[in-house]
Amino acid sequence: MKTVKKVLVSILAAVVLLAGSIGGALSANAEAKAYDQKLLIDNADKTDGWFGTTVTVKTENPAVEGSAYLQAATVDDLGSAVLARTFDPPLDLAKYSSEGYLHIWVYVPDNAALGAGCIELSSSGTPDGAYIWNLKDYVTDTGWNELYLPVAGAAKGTADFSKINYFRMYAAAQTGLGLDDMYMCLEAEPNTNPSDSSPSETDPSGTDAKPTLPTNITYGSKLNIDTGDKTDGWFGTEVSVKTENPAVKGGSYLQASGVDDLGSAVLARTFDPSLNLSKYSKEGYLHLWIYIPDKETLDAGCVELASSGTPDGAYKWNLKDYVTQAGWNELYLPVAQAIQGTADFSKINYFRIYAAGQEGLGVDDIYMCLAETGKVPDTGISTPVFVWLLLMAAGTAVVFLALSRGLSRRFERR
Ligand SMILES: [Ca+2]
Ligand SMILES: [Ca+2]
Repeated sequence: MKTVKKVLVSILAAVVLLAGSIGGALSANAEAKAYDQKLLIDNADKTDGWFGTTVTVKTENPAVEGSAYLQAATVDDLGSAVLARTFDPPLDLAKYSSEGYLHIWVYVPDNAALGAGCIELSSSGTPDGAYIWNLKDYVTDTGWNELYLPVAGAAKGTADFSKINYFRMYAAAQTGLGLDDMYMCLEAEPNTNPSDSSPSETDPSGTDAKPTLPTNITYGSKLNIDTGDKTDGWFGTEVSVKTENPAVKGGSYLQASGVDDLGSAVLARTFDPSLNLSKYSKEGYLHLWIYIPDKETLDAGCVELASSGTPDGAYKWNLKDYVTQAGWNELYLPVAQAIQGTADFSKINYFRIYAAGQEGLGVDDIYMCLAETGKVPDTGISTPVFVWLLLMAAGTAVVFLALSRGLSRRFERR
């Protein structure tokens, strides 16, 4: 009964959010939106500084800004269209680093086929440390999409917004991917007339209210990845086996006691032979225990799985979305909620966790699993995010998409 009510609430929320996004799509004129303090990044009228998969200036298909836009006319070895550029000198986007938006028009040749795809901004001259937005969370149509990507809603990297020097967009199976009119902006100040101020007080029944946790969930079909008891295959920042601080599984866990040049603790390993995780590629979860020395300073940090032997093409989960406390956190990371990379789950050979400012980062008991409902009560549920996923499973595909958007919007308001 309670579940039915939750699903109904979810569907209601979905309708509201869908209405909101349709409204957004209709008001496609950037000037009509309530954004200001623009800082132009690139008007996409020439290829200077650009590289990728056959990056071309296009004038045939009407550009949305000026006379032209940029198109990736081919795809790379992984099947992705890529539009990338560097900036020399770098751009100082510090003003936009917390409340700002990256505005961009994106031309998607086939939205139905849009799978892995991201937009990235970094200060390393490469994708390393990038802030990342998952295209699927924002693109709604085949053809032109006007996106306002909230910096607060990005998967946070270590990029320094005072010296951004790298941009990349890639998308699988999108030959002809296009972009135009890139700029940073802030949301306009609200109308200061008190008579029409919007009712912004927190509504306890609103979408910010956290759903209560169901307790009748178990997980099954486990496939062990690493018990965290020895360092074979591991590397990172001073990785060692720890037994002092009680391990969660088997008497020991792995700890990164140092940080790298970017200030991040890193625990990484490769797998040879690779792991076939195909069974978990859609409905599965990556389970792990993670030890967080200091929750307050946890900002940039991700868990990644890849098939390239490197972070390239990784599926990523933003640690901040799942970690709830200092000390040990048990995480069930839903594959469906990852920032989708190009990784092939039939041959996963790379795992990495990094977390800024977390000397003493620990990991234990890594495995894949599937959710099983209606079994013996089990309280091993770690985050409210997981509950959203359960609601999605109970609802329709529309609810699924709309709730994803709902989460993005919650991040926007931070
Ligand atoms: Ca243009
Ligand atoms: Ca262990």
